[in-house]
Amino acid sequence: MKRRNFLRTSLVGLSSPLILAKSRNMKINKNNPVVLSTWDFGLAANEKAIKVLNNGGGSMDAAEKAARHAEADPKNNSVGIGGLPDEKGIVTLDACVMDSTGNAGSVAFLQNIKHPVSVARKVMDDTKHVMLVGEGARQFAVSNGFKETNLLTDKSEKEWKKWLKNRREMTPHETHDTISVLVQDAKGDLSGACTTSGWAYKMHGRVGDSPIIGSALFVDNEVGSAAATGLGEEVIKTVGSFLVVEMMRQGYSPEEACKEALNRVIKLHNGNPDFQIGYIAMRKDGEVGAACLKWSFDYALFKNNKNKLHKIEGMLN
Ligand code: SD4
Repeated sequence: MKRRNFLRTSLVGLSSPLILAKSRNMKINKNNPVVLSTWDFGLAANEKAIKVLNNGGGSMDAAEKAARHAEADPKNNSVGIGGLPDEKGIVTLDACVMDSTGNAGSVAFLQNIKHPVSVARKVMDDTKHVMLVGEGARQFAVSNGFKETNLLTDKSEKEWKKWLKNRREMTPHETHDTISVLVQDAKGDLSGACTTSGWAYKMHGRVGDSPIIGSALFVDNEVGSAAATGLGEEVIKTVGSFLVVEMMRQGYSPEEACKEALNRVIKLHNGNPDFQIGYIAMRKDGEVGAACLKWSFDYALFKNNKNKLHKIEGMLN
């Protein structure tokens, strides 16, 4: 190993204990709940989380409630009922949750169940597993009292039939409405949830980043939490949300950490990715940040008792 590389490696090694000390000494934001979620419908979802928090609820209950709100909205064509189907006209859903104890649950390729986020919660709370998929996930949901529902609304069916005429490839940013929610409750504990119908007209069987712990969602109650929206394949390949949290552990601000995770994607695509990824991040001290690759990205933030929509521009604009 060249001396310069050796020094660089050793310095990284040396700095780790300092970095750890830094994250351990981080001030914990208490008695000032924070809710951060993706896209403009995050505002209404945040309100649901706030209600739970105002009633003394914890961050996991609040994040689940917020995600359920988006899932139940038939006008939202990327989450839950009303989500655009895959190429066969079948709505398949992905979701996950992660709580302040580091526990996690997830479902993927789930069909006919309106609230995948709650099935993911059930997997976390009541099984020894983290992830259930497809038919097994559906059976688990039904046996736990979830009702089966046709998730393909007339509107989504019409759009799918229109798409069938020329089968133009869509990308997730064209129907970008995955909801990822990060919550810090009054005790300072962090949890998150993510739920989606994924990439419109995807291959039957495709699973995106949204149910993958570490990709679309990661929570480390000592450091912070992060979540993603956008082209899931690229989020998975860079283990995005885990990376954002690890960058915060190393002292990056939430916004810098989101940008660093996106820099990896930009590099892999020779500086010119033609798709969207957006990250949101929350640090243990209540600081939040976000970044996106291109165009623009909205996130909804409840902090200091105000719930507001924020718009940011893409790093590559
Ligand atoms: C996916 N990440 O399935 C999701 C799509 C998404 O906004 O986030 N759309 O790849």
